[in-house]
Amino acid sequence: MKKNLIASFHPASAPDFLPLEQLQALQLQRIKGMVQRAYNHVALFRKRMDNAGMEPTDVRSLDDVTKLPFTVKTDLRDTYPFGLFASPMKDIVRLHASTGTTGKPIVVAYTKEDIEVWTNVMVRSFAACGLHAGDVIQNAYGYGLFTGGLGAHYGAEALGATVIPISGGNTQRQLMVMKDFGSTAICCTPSYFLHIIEQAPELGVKLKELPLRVGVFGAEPWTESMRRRIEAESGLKAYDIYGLSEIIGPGVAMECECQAGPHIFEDWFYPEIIDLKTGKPLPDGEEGELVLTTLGKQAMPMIRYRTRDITALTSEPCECGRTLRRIQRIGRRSDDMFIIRGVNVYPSQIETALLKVEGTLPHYQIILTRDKGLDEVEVQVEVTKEVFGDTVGALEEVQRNLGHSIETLTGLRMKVRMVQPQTITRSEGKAKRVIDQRKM
Ligand code: DLL
Repeated sequence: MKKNLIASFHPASAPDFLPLEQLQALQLQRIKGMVQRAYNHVALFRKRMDNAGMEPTDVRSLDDVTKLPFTVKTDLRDTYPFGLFASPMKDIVRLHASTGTTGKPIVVAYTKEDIEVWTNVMVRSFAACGLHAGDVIQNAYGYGLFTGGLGAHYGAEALGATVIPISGGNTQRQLMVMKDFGSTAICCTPSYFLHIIEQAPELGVKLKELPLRVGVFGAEPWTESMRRRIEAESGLKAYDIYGLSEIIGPGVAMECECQAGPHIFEDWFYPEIIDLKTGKPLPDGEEGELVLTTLGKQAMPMIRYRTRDITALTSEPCECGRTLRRIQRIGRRSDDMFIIRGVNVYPSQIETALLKVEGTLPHYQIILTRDKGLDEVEVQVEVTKEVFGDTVGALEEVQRNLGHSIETLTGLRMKVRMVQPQTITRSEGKAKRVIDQRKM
């Protein structure tokens, strides 16, 4: 391990450094137990496996995992609210839910042991980015049914840090607390932190002069360019944390101090990458949909859950010495893609294009409309006060550069509308980047 990274070691992080054979033996042992548990206690899994002509004992090696049937988001909706629980209600100590864009939320459950696993991966997440006892962690993920708040809270407490359970929103208070309590770390969505950055000068707070040194950002896609902006403007180091309710919440994967993509906590979550169309497994390095199997979840085991998140796995060694594989930053989901004139576009491509252009602010929205059967897209982006107040020529130049940058990245000419700072609605949680008015 690199000398300057030893600080990020915590006793709970020992499994991060397991030799591959040991890790795989542990995974196999756990996966067998998980499949048996799911088969015994969850009707849907039993039916799926029966239909596939499989029994739990057919899983003899990790390669056999690819023979198991997938689980998808609609399975959680169809069995709403408690149909996938493998534990009796008396053993379930917590419920969380995630509200999708449509209809009923999906509900997830935890036993006491599940909370311990979750806490363990969150401790390891914080330790990986150099946090330790003595740090003051301002937890601005939403507390409540969303997994972000309580997930980070339990982990931060178990790490031995001081937690400020401020939850999301009330930016003025966030800044006051950050300054007066001496927060050394903040947890929130990257888009909400941008809002904090933006409000700081108005409230007379100089972020770079505060003890704040680490940001634990996730719950939504963000780009490398966004990371650079955040770091340059706030002086902290921004780390990417990944997770989803169906699997546990935050803490499925987390970046170490090398900032080279989140390491998956493979001793608790078994990852695969599959081809989006054929569902066939892809080798490390190839991009596809991330599929996860829980290795210890008692209340709600998940077998080969299709996350819809698009990424690639890498087994290239990381300088930190962790043997856990990493995922490439998740910039897109298979379901946030939109098709314009036959071309597939992801919001993250637009974000990258915008942030390349001087004079823009990292606040944008993509509006989809339909005119006489043709799909149209308009990108609205805030520009700095200076650009906005400058001559028409200057504004036109930024607009041209924006259009060009988008065309280079997507191959499409898009309508770009520059708006004044503070025009686009800010979110306290996940940002809404695409407004689809085609179905309205
Ligand atoms: O967002 C859990 C979480 C809380 C993760 C706090 C990180 C920090 P859900 O609300 O169920 O759970 O949403 C899960 O959010 O499938 C991804 O599409 C997206 N997502 C989460 N983390 C990242 C990330 C939480 N670091 C869905 N980068 C996932 C990109 C992310 N997308």
